[in-house]
Amino acid sequence: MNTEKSRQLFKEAEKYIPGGVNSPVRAFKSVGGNPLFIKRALGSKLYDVDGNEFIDYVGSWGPHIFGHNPSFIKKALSDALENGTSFGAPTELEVKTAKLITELVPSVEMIRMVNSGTEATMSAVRVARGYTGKEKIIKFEGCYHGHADFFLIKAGSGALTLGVPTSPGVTKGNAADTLIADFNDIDSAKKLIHTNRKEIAAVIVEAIVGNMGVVKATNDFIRQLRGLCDEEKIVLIIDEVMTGFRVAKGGAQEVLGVKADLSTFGKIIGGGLPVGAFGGKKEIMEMVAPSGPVYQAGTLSGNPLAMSAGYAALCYIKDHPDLYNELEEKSAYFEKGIKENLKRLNENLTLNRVGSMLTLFFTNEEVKDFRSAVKADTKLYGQYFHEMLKRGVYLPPAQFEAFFISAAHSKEDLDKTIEANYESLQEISK
Ligand code: KE4
Repeated sequence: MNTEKSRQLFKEAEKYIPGGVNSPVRAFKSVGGNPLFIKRALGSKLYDVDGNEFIDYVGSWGPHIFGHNPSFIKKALSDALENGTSFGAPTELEVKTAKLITELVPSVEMIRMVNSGTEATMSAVRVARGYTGKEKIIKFEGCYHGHADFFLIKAGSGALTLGVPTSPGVTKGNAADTLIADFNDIDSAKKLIHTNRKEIAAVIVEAIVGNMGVVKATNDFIRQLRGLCDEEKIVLIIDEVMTGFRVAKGGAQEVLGVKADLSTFGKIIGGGLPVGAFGGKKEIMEMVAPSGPVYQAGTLSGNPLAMSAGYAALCYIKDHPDLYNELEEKSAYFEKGIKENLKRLNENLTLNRVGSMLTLFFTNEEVKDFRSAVKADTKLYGQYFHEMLKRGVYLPPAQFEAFFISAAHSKEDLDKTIEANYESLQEISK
């Protein structure tokens, strides 16, 4: 496969951009080799600058549930463009978008738009602290909530992939207020809550984790966590930046039958443009300036251009309830094909899937928490990644991420990927 132009561009990029990328996980660091520079994308396909075509399972890390550049989002964007890009003043579209999200996600009574998942989660924590008057937060090892200082302690995703789950530059003060529990281990959360009684403002959790690879909370864990937060007057923040409108219309909360006090969103709600949001109980959200004293702001928050793509995406979801059955059918078909390969090859790898997000872990143990996830062989995953790339399949360049299947993935795409998976596993086991 010719990747000469990507190689040259990467060399150039490294002169001006740290690591040659604007987000670390794109750099292929953990899988080796140079990142591919993408020229365009449509539906389930990516096309790089050397003219190679790939079936894409990254989907820009989650936003493209309909596939790349769907016509209805393109049209919404071009219509919006006629009227301008950003006014720094309220628009009708923001009201309609906020109203629609409160209709789609039962636990969200009010919502504030921001420009990224990180802005959403860091703002949600600040509101929880302002609302409760308490300072500490609990997060779970291996969960990733963006790059705000107080989250970069034993974080997942790129931080885990690069082996810096606790980042330099995070102050001791910040770290002291972030307590770390073990995902799917309610006793570890209970212990922290009881030893820091009356000091914990919020628990923030990916109820269905994507950032240590896909790991779903057990019903018991999430139910008990909800109960503990109720008893101790702790704000439960469920981080749905990845799972929101991905695993179900109502996100992980719908799948697990739990209600958050605050939820955070990103990715899909932007339809491919930079949008994040945090929302939840009215009594908490009314603490947010200017209705309350907790300050939060953003020049481009809710801007008409990004909102037009996000609103089009959310309307599509509302008007096509069969979207999730379709995605479930495709994803279950894909999972079956991969598992048949593993059987034929007598390979005992672990595939975790929730809806259209899944991870193939290079370990033969069940992956149900951080400890079991990190047993995966990242070197082997790297070899697998490149074998799949050679066969025209673009996977996340990191073991601790999720593959995403979109509505645009055809049966032919899935069959081709299943075949490539068989050949790639055969190749790396030689
Ligand atoms: P952003 O600030 O990257 O928009 O969102 C941060 C974030 C928050 N919460 C969850 C559950 C997330 O998954 C993310 C971001 N996800 C990663 C992929 N695992 C983004 C990819 C990247 O860092 O480039």
